[in-house]
Amino acid sequence: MKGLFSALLVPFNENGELIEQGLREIVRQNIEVQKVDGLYVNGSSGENFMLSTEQKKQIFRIVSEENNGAVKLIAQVGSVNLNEAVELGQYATELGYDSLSAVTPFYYKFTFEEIKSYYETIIEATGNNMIIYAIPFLTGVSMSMAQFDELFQNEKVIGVKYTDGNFYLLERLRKRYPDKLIYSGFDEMLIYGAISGVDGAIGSTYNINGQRARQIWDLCQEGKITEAYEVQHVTNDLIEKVLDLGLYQTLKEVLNVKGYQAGTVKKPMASMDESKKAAVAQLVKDFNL
Ligand code: NGF
Repeated sequence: MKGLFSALLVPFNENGELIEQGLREIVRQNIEVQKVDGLYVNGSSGENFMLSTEQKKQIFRIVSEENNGAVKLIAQVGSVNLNEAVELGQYATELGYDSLSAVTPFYYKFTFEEIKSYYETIIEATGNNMIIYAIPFLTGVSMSMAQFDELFQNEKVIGVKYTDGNFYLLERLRKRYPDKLIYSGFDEMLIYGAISGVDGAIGSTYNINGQRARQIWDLCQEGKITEAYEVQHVTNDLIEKVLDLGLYQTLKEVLNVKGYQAGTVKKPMASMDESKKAAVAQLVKDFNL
Protein backbone atom coordinates (compact mmCIF):
# COMPACT_ATOMS: atom_id res chain seq x y z
CA MET A 1 0.00 0.00 0.00
CA LYS A 2 3.01 2.31 -0.17
CA GLY A 3 3.99 4.58 -3.06
CA LEU A 4 2.29 6.95 -5.48
CA PHE A 5 -1.45 6.83 -6.05
CA SER A 6 -3.33 8.81 -8.68
CA ALA A 7 -6.45 10.46 -7.33
CA LEU A 8 -8.37 9.18 -10.31
CA LEU A 9 -9.99 11.62 -12.74
CA VAL A 10 -13.42 10.58 -14.02
CA PRO A 11 -14.68 11.67 -17.46
CA PHE A 12 -18.19 13.06 -17.90
CA ASN A 13 -20.11 14.24 -20.95
CA GLU A 14 -21.91 17.60 -21.06
CA ASN A 15 -24.99 15.98 -19.45
CA GLY A 16 -22.96 14.80 -16.47
CA GLU A 17 -23.05 11.16 -17.57
CA LEU A 18 -20.05 8.94 -17.08
CA ILE A 19 -17.99 8.12 -20.19
CA GLU A 20 -17.25 4.47 -19.44
CA GLN A 21 -14.72 3.92 -22.22
CA GLY A 22 -12.88 7.09 -21.19
CA LEU A 23 -12.70 5.94 -17.58
CA ARG A 24 -11.19 2.66 -18.71
CA GLU A 25 -8.63 4.55 -20.80
CA ILE A 26 -7.68 6.81 -17.88
CA VAL A 27 -7.21 3.80 -15.59
CA ARG A 28 -4.96 2.12 -18.18
CA GLN A 29 -2.86 5.20 -18.88
CA ASN A 30 -2.32 5.68 -15.14
CA ILE A 31 -1.03 2.13 -14.86
CA GLU A 32 0.92 1.91 -18.12
CA VAL A 33 2.12 5.47 -18.79
CA GLN A 34 2.23 7.20 -15.40
CA LYS A 35 3.21 3.92 -13.74
CA VAL A 36 1.59 4.72 -10.42
CA ASP A 37 1.45 2.18 -7.61
CA GLY A 38 -2.25 2.59 -7.02
CA LEU A 39 -5.48 4.46 -7.65
CA TYR A 40 -7.53 6.48 -5.18
CA VAL A 41 -11.06 6.17 -6.51
CA ASN A 42 -13.97 8.59 -5.99
CA GLY A 43 -12.02 11.27 -4.19
CA SER A 44 -12.16 15.00 -4.75
CA SER A 45 -10.51 14.59 -8.15
CA GLY A 46 -13.20 12.11 -9.11
CA GLU A 47 -15.74 14.91 -8.49
CA ASN A 48 -17.30 12.42 -6.10
CA PHE A 49 -19.41 14.80 -4.06
CA MET A 50 -21.46 15.75 -7.13
CA LEU A 51 -22.35 12.16 -8.07
CA SER A 52 -25.29 9.89 -7.37
CA THR A 53 -24.80 6.69 -5.35
CA GLU A 54 -25.35 4.66 -8.53
CA GLN A 55 -22.68 6.59 -10.41
CA LYS A 56 -20.21 6.07 -7.55
CA LYS A 57 -20.89 2.33 -7.61
CA GLN A 58 -20.55 2.21 -11.38
CA ILE A 59 -17.14 3.89 -11.11
CA PHE A 60 -15.95 1.50 -8.38
CA ARG A 61 -16.98 -1.46 -10.52
CA ILE A 62 -15.46 -0.25 -13.81
CA VAL A 63 -12.16 0.72 -12.20
CA SER A 64 -11.90 -2.62 -10.42
CA GLU A 65 -12.63 -4.49 -13.69
CA GLU A 66 -10.18 -2.48 -15.76
CA ASN A 67 -7.46 -2.64 -13.12
CA ASN A 68 -7.87 -6.39 -12.81
CA GLY A 69 -5.40 -6.63 -9.92
CA ALA A 70 -2.64 -4.57 -11.60
CA VAL A 71 -2.23 -1.91 -8.87
CA LYS A 72 -3.60 -1.25 -5.39
CA LEU A 73 -7.05 0.30 -5.13
CA ILE A 74 -8.37 2.59 -2.39
CA ALA A 75 -12.11 3.39 -2.38
CA GLN A 76 -13.11 6.78 -1.02
CA VAL A 77 -16.61 6.22 0.36
CA GLY A 78 -17.03 9.17 2.70
CA SER A 79 -20.31 11.04 2.63
CA VAL A 80 -22.34 13.23 4.95
CA ASN A 81 -25.00 10.56 4.42
CA LEU A 82 -23.57 7.81 6.62
CA ASN A 83 -25.98 5.23 5.16
CA GLU A 84 -24.52 5.95 1.73
CA ALA A 85 -20.96 5.69 3.07
CA VAL A 86 -21.75 2.26 4.53
CA GLU A 87 -23.47 1.08 1.34
CA LEU A 88 -20.52 2.20 -0.78
CA GLY A 89 -18.03 0.71 1.68
CA GLN A 90 -19.76 -2.66 1.53
CA TYR A 91 -19.90 -2.51 -2.25
CA ALA A 92 -16.21 -1.61 -2.68
CA THR A 93 -15.22 -4.26 -0.14
CA GLU A 94 -17.13 -6.93 -2.10
CA LEU A 95 -15.30 -5.78 -5.23
CA GLY A 96 -11.99 -6.44 -3.46
CA TYR A 97 -10.73 -2.89 -2.89
CA ASP A 98 -7.54 -3.00 -0.81
CA SER A 99 -8.73 -0.37 1.64
CA LEU A 100 -11.49 2.12 2.20
CA SER A 101 -10.95 5.78 2.84
CA ALA A 102 -13.50 8.32 4.02
CA VAL A 103 -13.39 12.07 4.11
CA THR A 104 -14.19 13.57 7.51
CA PRO A 105 -17.92 14.41 7.47
CA PHE A 106 -18.33 18.04 6.49
CA TYR A 107 -20.80 20.94 6.10
CA TYR A 108 -22.41 20.52 9.55
CA LYS A 109 -20.22 21.16 12.55
CA PHE A 110 -19.97 17.57 13.73
CA THR A 111 -18.37 16.96 17.10
CA PHE A 112 -15.26 14.80 17.27
CA GLU A 113 -17.31 12.05 18.97
CA GLU A 114 -19.66 12.08 15.99
CA ILE A 115 -16.73 11.91 13.55
CA LYS A 116 -15.22 9.00 15.47
CA SER A 117 -18.52 7.15 15.50
CA TYR A 118 -18.87 7.73 11.72
CA TYR A 119 -15.56 5.93 11.12
CA GLU A 120 -16.39 3.13 13.55
CA THR A 121 -19.75 2.58 11.86
CA ILE A 122 -18.20 2.21 8.39
CA ILE A 123 -15.47 -0.10 9.71
CA GLU A 124 -17.91 -2.30 11.63
CA ALA A 125 -20.31 -2.58 8.69
CA THR A 126 -17.59 -3.47 6.16
CA GLY A 127 -14.80 -5.18 8.12
CA ASN A 128 -12.39 -3.38 5.78
CA ASN A 129 -9.44 -1.17 6.62
CA MET A 130 -9.89 2.59 6.75
CA ILE A 131 -7.67 5.51 5.71
CA ILE A 132 -8.84 8.80 7.20
CA TYR A 133 -9.13 11.50 4.52
CA ALA A 134 -8.09 14.75 6.21
CA ILE A 135 -8.45 17.80 3.97
CA PRO A 136 -9.20 20.71 6.32
CA PHE A 137 -9.08 23.45 3.69
CA LEU A 138 -12.13 21.95 1.94
CA THR A 139 -13.98 20.38 4.87
CA GLY A 140 -13.21 22.89 7.61
CA VAL A 141 -12.36 19.91 9.85
CA SER A 142 -8.88 20.20 11.41
CA MET A 143 -7.94 17.31 13.63
CA SER A 144 -5.57 17.63 16.55
CA MET A 145 -2.88 15.16 17.56
CA ALA A 146 -5.07 13.98 20.45
CA GLN A 147 -7.91 13.28 18.02
CA PHE A 148 -5.64 11.34 15.65
CA ASP A 149 -4.50 9.40 18.74
CA GLU A 150 -8.09 8.36 19.40
CA LEU A 151 -8.82 7.40 15.80
CA PHE A 152 -5.56 5.48 15.42
CA GLN A 153 -6.37 3.35 18.48
CA ASN A 154 -8.64 1.37 16.18
CA GLU A 155 -6.34 -1.09 14.41
CA LYS A 156 -8.56 -1.02 11.33
CA VAL A 157 -7.65 2.65 10.90
CA ILE A 158 -4.47 1.96 8.99
CA GLY A 159 -3.54 5.49 8.03
CA VAL A 160 -4.36 8.97 6.85
CA LYS A 161 -4.45 10.82 3.55
CA TYR A 162 -3.03 14.08 4.77
CA THR A 163 -3.88 17.01 2.50
CA ASP A 164 -2.60 19.82 4.67
CA GLY A 165 0.36 22.15 4.93
CA ASN A 166 0.87 21.67 8.68
CA PHE A 167 4.22 19.89 8.59
CA TYR A 168 4.69 20.09 12.34
CA LEU A 169 1.62 17.92 12.87
CA LEU A 170 2.81 15.63 10.08
CA GLU A 171 6.19 15.22 11.78
CA ARG A 172 4.50 14.46 15.12
CA LEU A 173 2.22 11.89 13.49
CA ARG A 174 5.16 10.23 11.72
CA LYS A 175 7.20 9.99 14.90
CA ARG A 176 4.36 8.63 17.02
CA TYR A 177 2.92 6.24 14.41
CA PRO A 178 5.74 4.64 12.43
CA ASP A 179 3.42 1.75 11.46
CA LYS A 180 0.44 3.75 10.20
CA LEU A 181 0.32 4.69 6.52
CA ILE A 182 0.66 8.41 5.91
CA TYR A 183 -0.03 9.71 2.40
CA SER A 184 0.88 13.22 1.39
CA GLY A 185 -2.00 14.99 -0.37
CA PHE A 186 -0.70 18.19 -1.96
CA ASP A 187 1.27 17.39 -5.12
CA GLU A 188 2.98 20.79 -5.06
CA MET A 189 4.40 19.86 -1.61
CA LEU A 190 5.37 16.28 -2.43
CA ILE A 191 9.02 16.91 -1.62
CA TYR A 192 8.18 18.08 1.91
CA GLY A 193 6.01 15.04 2.51
CA ALA A 194 8.71 12.72 1.21
CA ILE A 195 11.36 14.37 3.39
CA SER A 196 9.01 13.99 6.37
CA GLY A 197 8.97 10.25 5.80
CA VAL A 198 5.45 9.70 4.45
CA ASP A 199 4.70 6.23 3.05
CA GLY A 200 3.26 7.54 -0.16
CA ALA A 201 1.32 10.28 -1.86
CA ILE A 202 -2.11 10.59 -3.44
CA GLY A 203 -2.66 13.32 -5.99
CA SER A 204 -4.68 14.55 -8.94
CA THR A 205 -1.75 15.71 -11.07
CA TYR A 206 -0.21 12.22 -11.04
CA ASN A 207 -2.84 11.42 -13.71
CA ILE A 208 -0.71 13.49 -16.11
CA ASN A 209 2.63 14.08 -14.35
CA GLY A 210 3.17 10.77 -12.57
CA GLN A 211 6.62 10.20 -13.96
CA ARG A 212 7.98 13.47 -12.55
CA ALA A 213 6.35 12.72 -9.21
CA ARG A 214 8.14 9.37 -9.27
CA GLN A 215 11.46 11.13 -9.82
CA ILE A 216 10.84 13.44 -6.84
CA TRP A 217 9.86 10.46 -4.74
CA ASP A 218 12.82 8.28 -5.70
CA LEU A 219 15.35 11.11 -5.36
CA CYS A 220 14.08 11.86 -1.84
CA GLN A 221 14.32 8.19 -0.87
CA GLU A 222 17.96 8.29 -2.07
CA GLY A 223 18.63 11.47 -0.06
CA LYS A 224 19.24 13.53 -3.23
CA ILE A 225 17.27 16.53 -2.03
CA THR A 226 18.85 19.16 -4.30
CA GLU A 227 18.04 17.05 -7.36
CA ALA A 228 14.53 16.37 -6.03
CA TYR A 229 14.00 20.13 -5.68
CA GLU A 230 14.91 20.63 -9.35
CA VAL A 231 12.11 18.28 -10.37
CA GLN A 232 9.68 19.77 -7.82
CA HIS A 233 10.40 23.22 -9.29
CA VAL A 234 9.46 22.06 -12.80
CA THR A 235 6.43 20.25 -11.38
CA ASN A 236 5.30 23.37 -9.59
CA ASP A 237 5.74 25.49 -12.72
CA LEU A 238 3.27 23.06 -14.26
CA ILE A 239 0.89 22.93 -11.27
CA GLU A 240 0.86 26.72 -11.04
CA LYS A 241 -0.34 26.91 -14.64
CA VAL A 242 -2.84 24.08 -14.14
CA LEU A 243 -4.37 25.83 -11.11
CA ASP A 244 -4.48 29.07 -13.07
CA LEU A 245 -6.35 27.50 -15.98
CA GLY A 246 -8.70 25.48 -13.74
CA LEU A 247 -7.58 22.31 -11.93
CA TYR A 248 -9.78 19.43 -13.06
CA GLN A 249 -10.73 21.06 -16.38
CA THR A 250 -7.06 21.37 -17.31
CA LEU A 251 -6.05 17.89 -16.18
CA LYS A 252 -8.87 16.47 -18.30
CA GLU A 253 -8.02 18.66 -21.27
CA VAL A 254 -4.40 17.48 -21.12
CA LEU A 255 -5.68 13.91 -21.40
CA ASN A 256 -8.04 14.91 -24.22
CA VAL A 257 -5.14 16.49 -26.13
CA LYS A 258 -3.23 13.24 -25.70
CA GLY A 259 -6.09 11.31 -27.30
CA TYR A 260 -7.87 9.88 -24.26
CA GLN A 261 -11.61 10.37 -23.80
CA ALA A 262 -11.39 12.47 -20.64
CA GLY A 263 -14.59 14.43 -21.31
CA THR A 264 -15.37 17.39 -19.15
CA VAL A 265 -16.20 18.23 -15.53
CA LYS A 266 -19.55 17.75 -13.83
CA LYS A 267 -21.83 20.72 -13.31
CA PRO A 268 -22.00 22.97 -11.35
CA MET A 269 -18.32 23.06 -12.31
CA ALA A 270 -17.98 24.89 -15.60
CA SER A 271 -16.42 23.28 -18.66
CA MET A 272 -13.14 24.67 -19.87
CA ASP A 273 -13.44 27.86 -21.85
CA GLU A 274 -12.55 27.25 -25.53
CA SER A 275 -10.13 30.18 -25.38
CA LYS A 276 -7.98 28.32 -22.83
CA LYS A 277 -7.57 25.13 -24.85
CA ALA A 278 -4.59 26.40 -26.85
CA ALA A 279 -2.77 27.15 -23.59
CA VAL A 280 -3.37 23.59 -22.43
CA ALA A 281 -2.04 22.17 -25.71
CA GLN A 282 1.05 24.31 -25.15
CA LEU A 283 1.46 22.86 -21.63
CA VAL A 284 1.48 19.36 -23.06
CA LYS A 285 4.36 20.37 -25.34
CA ASP A 286 6.29 22.52 -22.87
CA PHE A 287 6.20 19.96 -20.08
CA ASN A 288 6.44 16.92 -22.33
CA LEU A 289 3.29 15.44 -20.77
O1 NGF B 1 -7.86 18.13 -5.64
C1 NGF B 1 -7.62 18.30 -4.46
C2 NGF B 1 -8.51 19.17 -3.68
N1 NGF B 1 -6.57 17.78 -3.82
C3 NGF B 1 -5.72 16.83 -4.44
C4 NGF B 1 -5.57 15.65 -3.50
O2 NGF B 1 -5.05 16.05 -2.28
C5 NGF B 1 -6.90 15.01 -3.18
C6 NGF B 1 -4.35 17.35 -4.82
O3 NGF B 1 -3.76 16.38 -5.62
C7 NGF B 1 -7.51 14.33 -4.31
O4 NGF B 1 -7.08 14.51 -5.40
C8 NGF B 1 -8.66 13.44 -4.17
O5 NGF B 1 -9.18 13.23 -3.10
O6 NGF B 1 -9.12 12.92 -5.20
C9 NGF B 1 -4.44 18.67 -5.60
O7 NGF B 1 -5.33 18.54 -6.68
C10 NGF B 1 -3.09 19.11 -6.13
O8 NGF B 1 -2.16 19.14 -5.09
C11 NGF B 1 -3.19 20.50 -6.79
O9 NGF B 1 -3.43 21.47 -5.83
O10 NGF B 1 -7.88 20.32 -3.43
